[in-house]
Amino acid sequence: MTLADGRVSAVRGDPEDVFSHGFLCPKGVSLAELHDDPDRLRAPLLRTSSGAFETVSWERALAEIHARLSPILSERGRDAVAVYLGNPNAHNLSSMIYGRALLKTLGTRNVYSASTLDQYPKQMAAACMFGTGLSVPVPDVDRCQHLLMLGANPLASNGSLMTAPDMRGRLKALRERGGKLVVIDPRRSRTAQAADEHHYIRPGTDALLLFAMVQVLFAEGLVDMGRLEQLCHGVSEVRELAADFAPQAVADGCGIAAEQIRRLARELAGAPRAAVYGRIGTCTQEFGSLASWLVDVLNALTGNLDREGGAMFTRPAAGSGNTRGEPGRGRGARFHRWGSRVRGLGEIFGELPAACLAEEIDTPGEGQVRALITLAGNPALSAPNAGRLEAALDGLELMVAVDIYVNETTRHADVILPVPSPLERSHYDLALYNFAVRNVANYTPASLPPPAGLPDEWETLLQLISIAAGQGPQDDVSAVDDLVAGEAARRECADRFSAAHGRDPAELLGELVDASGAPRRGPERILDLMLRCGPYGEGFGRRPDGLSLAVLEAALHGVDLGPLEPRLPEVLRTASGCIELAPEPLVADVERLRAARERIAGDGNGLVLVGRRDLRSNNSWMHNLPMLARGPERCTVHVNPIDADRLGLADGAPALVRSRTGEIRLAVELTDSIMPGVVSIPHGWGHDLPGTQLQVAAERPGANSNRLADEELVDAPSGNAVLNGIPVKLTPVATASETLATA
Ligand SMILES: Nc1nc2c(c(=O)[nH]1)N[C@H]1C(S)=C(S)[C@@H](COP(=O)(O)OP(=O)(O)OC[C@H]3O[C@@H](n4cnc5c(=O)[nH]c(N)nc54)[C@H](O)[C@@H]3O)O[C@H]1N2
Ligand SMILES: Nc1nc2c(c(=O)[nH]1)N[C@H]1C(S)=C(S)[C@@H](COP(=O)(O)OP(=O)(O)OC[C@H]3O[C@@H](n4cnc5c(=O)[nH]c(N)nc54)[C@H](O)[C@@H]3O)O[C@H]1N2
Ligand SMILES: [Mo]
Repeated sequence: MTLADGRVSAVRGDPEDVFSHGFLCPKGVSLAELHDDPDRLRAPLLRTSSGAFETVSWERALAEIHARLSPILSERGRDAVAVYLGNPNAHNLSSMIYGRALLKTLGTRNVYSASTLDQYPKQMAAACMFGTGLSVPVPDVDRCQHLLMLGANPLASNGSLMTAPDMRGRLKALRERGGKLVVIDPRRSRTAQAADEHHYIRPGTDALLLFAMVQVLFAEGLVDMGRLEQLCHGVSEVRELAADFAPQAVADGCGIAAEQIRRLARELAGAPRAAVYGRIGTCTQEFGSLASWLVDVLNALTGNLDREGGAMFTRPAAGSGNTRGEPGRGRGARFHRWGSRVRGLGEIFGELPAACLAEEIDTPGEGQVRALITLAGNPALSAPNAGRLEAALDGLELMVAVDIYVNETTRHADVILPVPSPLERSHYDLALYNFAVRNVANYTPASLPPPAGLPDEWETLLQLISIAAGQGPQDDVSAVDDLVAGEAARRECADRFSAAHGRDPAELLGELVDASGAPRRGPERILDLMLRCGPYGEGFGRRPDGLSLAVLEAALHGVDLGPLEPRLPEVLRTASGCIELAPEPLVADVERLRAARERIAGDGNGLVLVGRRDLRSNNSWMHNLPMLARGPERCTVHVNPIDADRLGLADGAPALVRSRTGEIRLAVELTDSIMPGVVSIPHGWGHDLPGTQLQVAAERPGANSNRLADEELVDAPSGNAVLNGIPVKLTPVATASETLATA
């Protein structure tokens, strides 16, 4: 950051950074614009009786929340209050550390997040196979020689559950060292264009393709598990399950020829170091959990799991369930401990599927959600059947948003509590380091001083914790913070595998001081505790050269902890101490796939919708920054010319796209980079709603694709929303209005 007169005048990459080596994403560059955005909120807003927002003091805003939330909690029960956590929480030290404490204090089962619109199928499969939801193998992209990628477009997204700056450079290096990149995607994405080979796949059929590849490995004697063999349970069960899914039995469904499927399997097995990687396209679909599971089944059967250049487990410096407790064994994962009230969808990682949120609000009865707290979330644009959800939000008795904008979601709120900009707060990437392609740790202090009159996000979360606990707002949140930190220290001291085991929690906390000897507070205190007790930590004196926050503070460019290293069996936290290759919750879902096979193969005539991402967009919320908003219109519907001809659609002309749940209007973009029978619309658009305050975004609002996504379609095991492969109909707008006129 270049600072001039207290302002950030330039943002550029740090060439000496141990991980990025100076690479910076356009969205990083735009942080200065985000900081200066006149629409970004700097004071709390309260809805007045006239329905308009009024700027109020923090005392007033918090008192209002206390006065209105407390009776709902005490009279209607804890479950009457729902929470929705959005994606930016995963990139936010404050919420990573205090979010959980808020949920615990609220004690509600109605916890929703963007994770059931995203990666829970992957985390569920990982938890079943390896014992924790964070034990997701990541491709060792810098050393692999063959990368089979499904439903991911890292050249736009920069990679997800595969954390690394400059994915373009890394994939280029893979090919330059003679490696091969194969992409499976219903679109010829930017990544597909940069690959050695690309296959279109019918949306939602990855599990069929992957099962067929498994079948080929067994049928052709290509299974070669090496040292994994004695660590895996269920290999023969997998073989039996796959027998039904030979290439010729799935080819019609996937739209990939049987001979090609055999070749894909042979090349994967034949490569010296290979990894299979699946992301959004394989998760947010009808068979997301099965597809995610089969990705790692393939990695295991080819001996590539946990080996250099294969799919490996990161060893993050803090915050992972697979670096705590007894190495090699644990409680395993438990799911569906409770169900959602209306549809009975199962609990997952302590949450309920976001696809249920609208019905839990709009369906009357015992346990109905009457209040909602959104933390950095925009479900009105992100969750399926946005039309129903928006209507539901209007029916709430109380809605509180912790957010930086008045947008499509927060315009429904009664109180909006803003937070400082990213430049005004410190950061350590507790979440995404879990999936990094190298072991690294980097702490960034705030670039700018705290803004006057705007509490840090963790302080606001502590206020909400205090209100949820019935204590009301605090003049000073220190005492609440001490409670949260004390709890973290107690947990550490009680863990018999922790470096702090047996120590006195109060004494431990006393040692958490900064370089000047002053006691740490807030997220820094708890992060320091986590780092010291983590796998590289100094262990409160046990390993004097180990990590602590002070070490990271002194390392301006980050600390490189080395390339990924094999971690089996120590990484496992399954009850058996083995890899569960055929876990029951996933095996139980195979029947659903088998039953769907005929239907999928016969579905050829209709159109299905998939999404896409753009380098200059970030889900629903960076569209108000002029630097990113420039350039060609991003929110268009991609249509293959073959389909356009059949439907009478012209390039650039408006079309009406309809599904069971709604309809939107947007411009057609003809392209042969999409599979015939498939259309694509990016999510996160539709910024033309009344009451929002997003001046730049409103100039080119686009349309909300999640009006089309059907909340009734979920991946059964995880409850994850199906956001790809949605049946839709397209008509030219002129025809549609004529039809309306004659009707
Ligand atoms: N059709 C379709 N739908 C999708 C997807 C798809 O591919 N297709 N992708 C899904 C995925 S992967 C995701 S992750 C979700 C995202 O879904 P959400 O998390 O619901 O949406 P975001 O667009 O990330 O919204 C972020 C919100 O946080 C606010 N915000 C930004 N920074 C901060 C901050 O520092 N603090 C606070 N308190 N607020 C902040 C923004 O103003 C915005 O309101 O969308 C999902 N929806
Ligand atoms: N620039 C930018 N970067 C981002 C984001 C952003 O909004 N913008 N969002 C961030 C977030 S929250 C996430 S979760 C990650 C996501 O990171 P990625 O998973 O890389 O996300 P996408 O770019 O949406 O790529 C998904 C691909 O799946 C394809 N697809 C759709 N359906 C299917 C299917 O059934 N099978 C197969 N095989 N493919 C299918 C789509 O055509 C698309 O190319 O990106 C992160 N990075
Ligand atoms: Mo995401």
